[in-house]
Amino acid sequence: MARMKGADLITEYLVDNDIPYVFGICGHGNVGMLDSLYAARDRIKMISPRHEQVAAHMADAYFRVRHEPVATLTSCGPGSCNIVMPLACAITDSSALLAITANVPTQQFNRSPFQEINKHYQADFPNIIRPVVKRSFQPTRVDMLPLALRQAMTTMLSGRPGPVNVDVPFNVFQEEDDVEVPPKTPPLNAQRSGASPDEISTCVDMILKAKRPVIFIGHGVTLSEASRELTEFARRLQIPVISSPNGMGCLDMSDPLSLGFIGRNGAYPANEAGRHADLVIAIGARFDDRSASSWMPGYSWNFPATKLIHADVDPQELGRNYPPDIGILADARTFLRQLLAEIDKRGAKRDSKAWIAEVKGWQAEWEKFVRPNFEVHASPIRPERIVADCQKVLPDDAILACDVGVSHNWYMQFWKPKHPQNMLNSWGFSGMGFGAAGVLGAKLAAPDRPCIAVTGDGCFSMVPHVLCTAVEYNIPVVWVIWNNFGWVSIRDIQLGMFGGRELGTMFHEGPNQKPYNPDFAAWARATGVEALTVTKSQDFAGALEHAVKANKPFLIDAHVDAEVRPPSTGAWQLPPTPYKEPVFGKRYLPETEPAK
Ligand SMILES: Cc1ncc(C[n+]2csc(CCOP(=O)(O)OP(=O)(O)O)c2C)c(N)n1
Ligand SMILES: [Mg+2]
Repeated sequence: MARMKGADLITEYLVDNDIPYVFGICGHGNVGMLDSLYAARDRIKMISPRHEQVAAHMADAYFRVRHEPVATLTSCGPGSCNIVMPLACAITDSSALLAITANVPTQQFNRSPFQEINKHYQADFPNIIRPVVKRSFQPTRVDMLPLALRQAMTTMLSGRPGPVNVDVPFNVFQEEDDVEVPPKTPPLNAQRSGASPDEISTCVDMILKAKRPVIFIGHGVTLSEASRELTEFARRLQIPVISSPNGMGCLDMSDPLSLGFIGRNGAYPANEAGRHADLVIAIGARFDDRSASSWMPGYSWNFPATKLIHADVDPQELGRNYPPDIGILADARTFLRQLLAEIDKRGAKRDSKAWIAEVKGWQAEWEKFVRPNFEVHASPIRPERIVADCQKVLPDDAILACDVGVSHNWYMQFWKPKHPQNMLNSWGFSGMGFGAAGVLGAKLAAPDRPCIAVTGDGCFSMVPHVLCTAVEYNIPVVWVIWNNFGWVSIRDIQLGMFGGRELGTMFHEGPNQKPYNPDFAAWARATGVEALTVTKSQDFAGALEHAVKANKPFLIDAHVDAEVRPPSTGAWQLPPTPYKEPVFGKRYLPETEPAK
């Protein structure tokens, strides 16, 4: 036991848990914590962006790259309210961060002091944050901190990871008590759950019997660090792999077995394989509306005619949308290792020639359809060209932080990461600013690798102050602004649904309603960030190469054609409006159930 201030106990616990950074913003509520971080500044670094949203996106991205958490620190009231959206992004994508929020002094609870929310309950921030964290803790005395911190950290990293909140009243940072720093918390994946021997045997029977099996992977495979096992399993049994965005790269996307993303903006071979499969082995993946063509049979999947093995660490995901033929509550890596061991034991082999030949046919058709546009030069630049040039210029270990909007659709369809954790996507919640802000956290997590944000003009305009943070802390990242002069992804939905009427989805200026945007390059230069404007496709690759080599904060404002849309290969429906048939490929419904 030692006599310690609450804030010092928190700091010591963070340091003991190898947390190198606190991303946060000051306020009167957290000055006690800041003072403690000052005393420990050679052991833990405070980085202070210009908006709390950015702090939490940075922490989220840091975790996605390293699988190790950092903390955020925000003040009471409005500062902490600003992290609700990024926490929603983190929890819907199973990303972890420790959100330390400040609150009013316990002595003033329920008196309506400055910045207290108390309509229903005193110091009620935990109820604001509750839906977007795995758990919120509110220790109201210093001697309650050790248990709260230990439980928070364990909750965050065990099972399906996700953000947690420790809400600390002003006085608890500064009051002293006789306390002990809790023991270090086990890291992510310290405990792994597995399937029973009977379950594994049934799964392998199903896999060996299947004629057209596919594997569908999600963030769960990335988080459990099962890339090696997945690759071995897919290659040994010659089973194609479809990936949701945060699973991309677990199987090298240049491997012929890697079919890419599925759903409306998926790759054609992935949708064709998904709807023709007789068995889907889903591992650490969700069947959300965008990857399942809004669950309409025949566009992406054909359950229940297709058999389903569904493995996940979260029981809530098993059977959420499609009841599995066998649901396996297990960690992805353990499950894959168990399958491999059973295959070894049986000396099992599959004859997949016919199925693989069919898949190759779809890959060739798709390639023939899309390839020509990747080579076209134009001004404004064709979207495919930006994706192709990024692929050409960026090294294999580059990290791409994708933002939200049309650009993301293009990257989901065509970006080919070779390794996991190299393509960061706000998939579950799609929070604008995730890419532009997250790239700063990604760079801190991987200082020796190029980190590039691809962000829309709309997304970037929501968090332009990321430029200042990059300069203040010398974080050499590159922002590629996909500048199409509007919220074009939404404009396209509006035009499609309402017969061409546009309101509030494009940026205009003056009496003639000319397309408007700020001069992003000048904006960057005003903050001390180097920048280039690129309006012709011929200039983009060189600009990107230059920006990456410069090894300093750099912005490229790329003017991209707003009238070229990604080809749909599945469908997406927002009831009650009708959906559109795929542009490339068509719905397939099996006439008979596959042989049992
Ligand atoms: C914080 C937030 N606000 C609104 C939305 C809804 N939304 C999704 S995409 C989008 C437009 C994005 O515009 P931009 O970044 O320019 O990308 P574009 O679609 O034009 O490529 C909007 C407003 C959102 N996802 N997140
Ligand atoms: Mg835009």
